[in-house]
Amino acid sequence: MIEPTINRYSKNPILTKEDVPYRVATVHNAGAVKHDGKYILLFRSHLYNGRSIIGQARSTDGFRFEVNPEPFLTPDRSGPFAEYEEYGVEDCRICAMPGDSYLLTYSAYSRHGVRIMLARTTDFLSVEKIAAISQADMRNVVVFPQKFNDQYVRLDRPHTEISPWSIWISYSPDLIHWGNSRVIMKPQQYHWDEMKIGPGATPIRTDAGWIHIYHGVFSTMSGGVYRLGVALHDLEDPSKILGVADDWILQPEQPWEISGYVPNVVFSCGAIAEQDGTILLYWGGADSVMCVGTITASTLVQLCQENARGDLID
Ligand code: BMA
Repeated sequence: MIEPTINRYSKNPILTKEDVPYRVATVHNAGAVKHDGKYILLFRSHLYNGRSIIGQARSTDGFRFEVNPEPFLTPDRSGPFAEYEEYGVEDCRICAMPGDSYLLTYSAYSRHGVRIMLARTTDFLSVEKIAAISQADMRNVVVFPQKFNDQYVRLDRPHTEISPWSIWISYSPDLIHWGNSRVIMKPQQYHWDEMKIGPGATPIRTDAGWIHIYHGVFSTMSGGVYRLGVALHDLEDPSKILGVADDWILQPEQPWEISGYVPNVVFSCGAIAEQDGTILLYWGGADSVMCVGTITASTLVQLCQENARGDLID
């Protein structure tokens, strides 16, 4: 039996609101990438009005981060996107697309619901907002860092009871227009992720397939519990799921994961694969702080292959 646990960093949490040089109530749910030898987090913060913005932190070792003096991405106040970002921007994922610099996908909230925005940066100094790439209601978009048959591919999660709360796949020739959407993974009944699931970290390529670390929610008498799990997608056809680990890989256990802005939450928007096969997984604890831990890519693959659950879609 493989031990399916993330090795938590002993000095978690790695970022709290005290580390942020501007006034915020939380630091959580960061997208992560390595750029020019530096580890970069684009994290979400609640302001004291309850709405969210996105800040940036940098590190030379992936564990000790320093936060930039100013926020990185905030709601537009004018222009075509302002109306759709009015209530805040959340949960940014980073995709290092070869030749396309870094694609950022984040949730924008407004009186019209939640939808996904696409932005781009080359240097993490400036950022260009490109387009709204979904209608309402849609959250949690991760783009695969490679094209398939000349198409961009993403995992997404309609924010609705209809499907319900399942992971879908969509395709695009130009990153703006998406279609051919279909559901590929559903919550499993009486499982740790039975209430809803959604894409988490940008998928990581291995020889055995794409590793996708996702989140799942279980409903309890005292609210939902957010945990993380892992799925393995086919290298050539990511709509094909080779296996989903039956057990969660991380659950709220430490005090700052159990209690905070929203209790009992571990939620990931980013992971970084090192050359030696180690994965640095970043997650928000209780929607309040940032944490990091490690696991090897081969362990995650093995969990999907050797301890896989049954039906993915019933
Ligand atoms: C989800 C999102 C996440 C958050 C989680 C737990 O719906 O809002 O950003 O971490 O709930 O509150």
